[in-house]
Amino acid sequence: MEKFVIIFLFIIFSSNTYAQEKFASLGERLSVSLDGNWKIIIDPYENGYYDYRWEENPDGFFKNEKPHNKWDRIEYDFDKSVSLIVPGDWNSQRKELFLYEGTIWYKKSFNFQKRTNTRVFLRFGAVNYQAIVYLNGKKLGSHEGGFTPFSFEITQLVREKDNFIVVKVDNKRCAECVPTLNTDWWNYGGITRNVTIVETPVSFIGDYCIQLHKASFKNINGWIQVNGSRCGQPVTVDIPELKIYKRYITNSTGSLHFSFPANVKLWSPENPVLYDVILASEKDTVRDLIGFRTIETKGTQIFLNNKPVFLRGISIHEEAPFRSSRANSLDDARILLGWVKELGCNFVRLAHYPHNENMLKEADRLGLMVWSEIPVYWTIKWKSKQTYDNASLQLSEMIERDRNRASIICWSVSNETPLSKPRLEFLKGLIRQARALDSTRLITAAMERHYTDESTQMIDDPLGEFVDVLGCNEYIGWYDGLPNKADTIRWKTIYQKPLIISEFGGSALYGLHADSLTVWSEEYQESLYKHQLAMLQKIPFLSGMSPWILMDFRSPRRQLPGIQDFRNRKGLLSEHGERKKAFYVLQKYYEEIRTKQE
Ligand code: GCB
Repeated sequence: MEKFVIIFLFIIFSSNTYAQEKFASLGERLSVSLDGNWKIIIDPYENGYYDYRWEENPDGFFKNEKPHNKWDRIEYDFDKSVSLIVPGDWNSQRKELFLYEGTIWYKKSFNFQKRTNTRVFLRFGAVNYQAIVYLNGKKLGSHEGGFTPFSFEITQLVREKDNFIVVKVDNKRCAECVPTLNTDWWNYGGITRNVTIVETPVSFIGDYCIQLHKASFKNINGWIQVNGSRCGQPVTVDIPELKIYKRYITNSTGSLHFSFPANVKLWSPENPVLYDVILASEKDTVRDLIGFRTIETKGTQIFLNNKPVFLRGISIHEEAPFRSSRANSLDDARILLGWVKELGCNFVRLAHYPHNENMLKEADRLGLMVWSEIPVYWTIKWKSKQTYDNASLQLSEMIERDRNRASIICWSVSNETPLSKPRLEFLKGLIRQARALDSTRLITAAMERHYTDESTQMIDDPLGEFVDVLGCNEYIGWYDGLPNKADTIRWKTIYQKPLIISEFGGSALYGLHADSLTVWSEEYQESLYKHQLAMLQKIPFLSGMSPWILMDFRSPRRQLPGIQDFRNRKGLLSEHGERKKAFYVLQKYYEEIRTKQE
């Protein structure tokens, strides 16, 4: 009998019990937040993971051991250790962790009253960079990539009392990682987004996609995937405001596709209409707020809802205003995107990785079109399969999380990557994948350009052939000459496609005033913006811009004392929200083109 129980438990625990699962619209589900204080152990030598021969230690910190008698020698104790707040990066919470890159163990204890006939999942909004997750001493799995969600099923493992989750979080940079060793932003480590326990019926709506038909305003198309379903399960789509109530039946894989006529008010920056959409299977219900719009290109223009649109944008990092830490909350999103609106933007580039869900929800609500990207940045290991697989995972996790957000108009696969054949193959693979996952949005990449003579900038990166919209970063007036150099430059491309200047800019320390040729002064940055805007206006195939950047942000590459102090100063606002002179230059320009366009 005992043997039977052991075999049975072995089957449960070694089978696919802990497979990663997807959730549609988390917010509306039965869930318990595990945010708050987590106990932590700082472990620079990964002593809680490896033994002295650098082999995985079967008695690692994940066991959360305590001495049982006076001779038990346990050399760690979560409960006597310090705490960190989750969600949050560790760098901004404890002085000694400001520059820390390595392993920190997190532990959270909790009780859980599971209902009958339900399944239970543990979901992390994001952990930077690698997470190995354990529950009650059992490994659930691991995840690599710092900006996308992942979940594990814990139905069989979770108990009523005294559960403990242990997470090994490691943010060491590595050459094969995505991003790689070198970036221009702070490597904020930790459990940086919310942690939730989600309880679902045994069969639940795992994923869905609802969009306006690409080529018509008259039809809504989509699909629903029911997880754990028998085929033939009834599923309904309800949009009360449109008086739409449709009933479908799942096929043998638990999914269904639909298309029905609808007379929707289109989502746009001027009128960001969102509809309450309710999806229900036999036992499960999911609600979402969804906007309907189309996005496409014709020649060198971008069309929103069949009308040409110019993208008045700005780039943003996911850094919190006033506190210099990772942003996560709705308040952070409201402040950042509030400034974006104040600038007169209708577009925002969320650089250089997928931002938290609050940013997208706010963008949907405020009517801001969004460029969303994965951290394939600079010199990734193009020939490494591990790197490719990881980039590809981050791409699908981004698209799967956000494909119902009307605000997102384009997916970007890379930023300023140097030309080579392996790089082209790598990025073509990602583009194919993005199109297969979402055929309705535009694909782009921030590319570089080069001079064909001293006054001609040429965009002819071979990647241009495979994207829908050309993205291009340029720093004329900063890394490339003085601001007035822009007056002499003409732009050319070999492609008949719209162009977004996805970055331009220069640094200024807020409050540093001098003449317009004094580097780091607000006047230099102001002059740079004036010259840039005058140049950009003359590009006939220009469809938008997202200058670099809304707010000053932390970067380990920016060391100049008294000026940078570990901050990239290209913000139009300081980290305290003070507006620099260039802010008003861009604001005025956007106001002018907005009134011309309307
Ligand atoms: C770039 C990068 C961006 C940097 C910026 C800069 O081209 O895409 O991540 O922060 O330049 O400030 O140099």
